[in-house]
Amino acid sequence: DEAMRADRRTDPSVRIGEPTLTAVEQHAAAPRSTEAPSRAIHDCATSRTLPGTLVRAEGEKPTKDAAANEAYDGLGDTWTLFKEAFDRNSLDDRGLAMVASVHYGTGYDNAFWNGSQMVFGDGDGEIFLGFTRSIDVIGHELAHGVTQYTAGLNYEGQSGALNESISDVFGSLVKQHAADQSAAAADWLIGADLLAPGVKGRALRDMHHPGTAYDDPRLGKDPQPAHMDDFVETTADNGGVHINSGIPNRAFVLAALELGGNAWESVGQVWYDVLTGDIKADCDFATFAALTIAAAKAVDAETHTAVSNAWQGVGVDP
Ligand code: ASN
Ligand code: ZN
Repeated sequence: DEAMRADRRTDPSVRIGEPTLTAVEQHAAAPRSTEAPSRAIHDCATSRTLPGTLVRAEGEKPTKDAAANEAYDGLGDTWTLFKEAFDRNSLDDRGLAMVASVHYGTGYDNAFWNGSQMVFGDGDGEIFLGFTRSIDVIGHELAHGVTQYTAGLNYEGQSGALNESISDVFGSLVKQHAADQSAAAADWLIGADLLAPGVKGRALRDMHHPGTAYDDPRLGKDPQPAHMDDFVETTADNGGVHINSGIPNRAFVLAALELGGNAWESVGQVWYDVLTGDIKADCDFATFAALTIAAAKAVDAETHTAVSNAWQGVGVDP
């Protein structure tokens, strides 16, 4: 309108002809805090156009929409885990704004990180409920952003399964940290709250007992292996990235349970140091095992033994 144009002409920081920023760009360009997250939740209202309408910006009160509030809280809990446990300021460690869209598509049975924001479907209501219901799923999607800004693990084969496993690990740690839960008290389930009533299963994945999360005629049986002997060779799912992630998932849990206490303080710190350290994008299971064992050795003998035993327990030879 006329007032806006006048403002742009008189504001010396705005050059004539420069395009106005979109809501997401304005948000990303906003001052970056080191003390608090910067969240923006959008509503796609069942469209597949991103990001949709901004419904809750940082510091604003809850809306009437449970999905928007779950996303806002889950993004906050994820930011808090990375800040408090690992002194990391958001996904890029530079206070990157955390952007999410809810109600993506109609009956959309998934959630994903698209390279710059989180996207959550409502589920079809028959098999899956809304994907914001599980805090570990929110943490999982955001952890894809952390991996993107750090190790950059290629999303195929073993490096892809490590990428997926790291998202499950930090997703579960978000839940444990928010609940102040020890490794022994944790359920190590991913997506326990989003299976619809009547589905024969407990969750999308079980990190402690991969392959046992569900067995339902509509979903089939959980395909995750728990040991290298059962590693799945497939071209589907980028070489089974959501399947073979069961193996490193179980290694993490075994080490966390052997060490006891809060997993984010023990083996979580080891995994974080490896993720943000000298790791290559094509890292395979054996190399990742060797890196975590070396990082564990630098902590103390007990951690070293626990991490070594854990990889042995899933049949990965460093
Ligand atoms: N929910 C899945 C994930 O984050 C979506 C995907 O396959 N990219 O791994
Ligand atoms: Zn994932």
